[in-house]
Amino acid sequence: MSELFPMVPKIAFEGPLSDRDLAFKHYDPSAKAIGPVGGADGNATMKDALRFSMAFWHSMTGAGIDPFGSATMQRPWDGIADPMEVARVRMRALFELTEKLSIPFFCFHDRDIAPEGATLRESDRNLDTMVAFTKDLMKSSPTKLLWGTANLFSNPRYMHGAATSPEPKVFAYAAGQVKKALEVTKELGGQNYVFWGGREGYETLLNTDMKRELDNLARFLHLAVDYAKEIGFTGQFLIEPKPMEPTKHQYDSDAAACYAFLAEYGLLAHFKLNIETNHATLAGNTIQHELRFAREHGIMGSVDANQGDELLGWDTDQFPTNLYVCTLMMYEVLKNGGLHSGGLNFDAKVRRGSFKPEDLAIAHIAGMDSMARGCAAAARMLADGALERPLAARYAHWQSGIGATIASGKEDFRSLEAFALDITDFGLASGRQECLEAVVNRYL
Ligand code: XUL
Ligand code: CO
Repeated sequence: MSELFPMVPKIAFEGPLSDRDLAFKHYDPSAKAIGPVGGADGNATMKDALRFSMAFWHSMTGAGIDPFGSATMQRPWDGIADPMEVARVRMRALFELTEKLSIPFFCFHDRDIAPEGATLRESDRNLDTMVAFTKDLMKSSPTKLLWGTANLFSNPRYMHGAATSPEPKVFAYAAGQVKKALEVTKELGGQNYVFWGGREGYETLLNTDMKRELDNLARFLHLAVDYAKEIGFTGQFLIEPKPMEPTKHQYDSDAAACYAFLAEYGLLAHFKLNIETNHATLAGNTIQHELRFAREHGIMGSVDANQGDELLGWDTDQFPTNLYVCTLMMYEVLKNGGLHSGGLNFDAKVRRGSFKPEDLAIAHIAGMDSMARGCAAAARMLADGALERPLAARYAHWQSGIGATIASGKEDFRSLEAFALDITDFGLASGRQECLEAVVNRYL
């Protein structure tokens, strides 16, 4: 088969001193991974440990359109009229690029990989054709499916929501679409299945029965859990939090809101989270906050690795290159013992001006090198106890004396009042924030 990206060679690791754009400087796919992501036997490679993934929608279907301008991207499928042929060329391109970049996984929405038909039946037929084509490519490729998902937000039928639409026919259509997407994800060996509720929320409470919508969303997710069980799909279910965009208020607004929803509706046993950096910042949280919350509540599932722009308030989905953020992200991932069945999916698009085909490879290299550097820095911080030792010292008073008796439940308000009545010196220590920020900088 002829190459679709002849300008992109197989990308090699050349070390930090290399000045070639099309080379890895930090991500050495075959190097042994460090720390807790090295696998139970400590033998996993960096490639296995970081579990990078390419997002089909940004890299293969993204055209560079924005609200003020049309497509800019130069792509190998330009000029092909037949939508099914475009779909085939895109899928071949996905495999060619993931292999050249040593990216072990990809992710897709049902409607990314096959054109939508006039009916669900017709869309399913197109999808079946493309799934067979993809399965064939996978036979001779190392690239695997990290997760599949259904696009329940682009078509006008979803303008008021999918599972949370006021119209039950839309709920039914979305159910049919997710049923099929689950079958397809299983067929392609997907290790997870994602629900991102871009239209599950409201534009105004004046027309919204919020309780009914949340009940319906929970019912929908329970139906998905039941169907996965029925067909023997054993991948991990993930919810992807995002507070807004396209909808004004989205119900899965952040990790804590998702946790409360999953707990209330008896879904915690079945779901973890797919946490995205730019969604965290839209929610007014850092990615470290979101990952920390998820890790400490046992729901860290996977990561959509990207970044926003400090000066823009929307989801710009840029490739992650901020080393400080990458380090603190990987710190949480390492503390979690790795991502397990999850991965680091580049839910990121090249800028509209980065329209050349090679920019796609260069952008992924930039993201992979940045995450690899973050991983190495975080592993060194952990090995040295650079943050853990001061943290333990800060809370040391909970190990003995009144701290220990409070923590073990032996105190009540009366006993605590008696203890506190005459205290004048609390012996407070400095929070040492600037000192700790400087510690992190030493490892970057
Ligand atoms: C949208 C977003 C989605 C999900 C999958 O902001 O992140 O692409 O990752 O639907
Ligand atoms: Co995402």
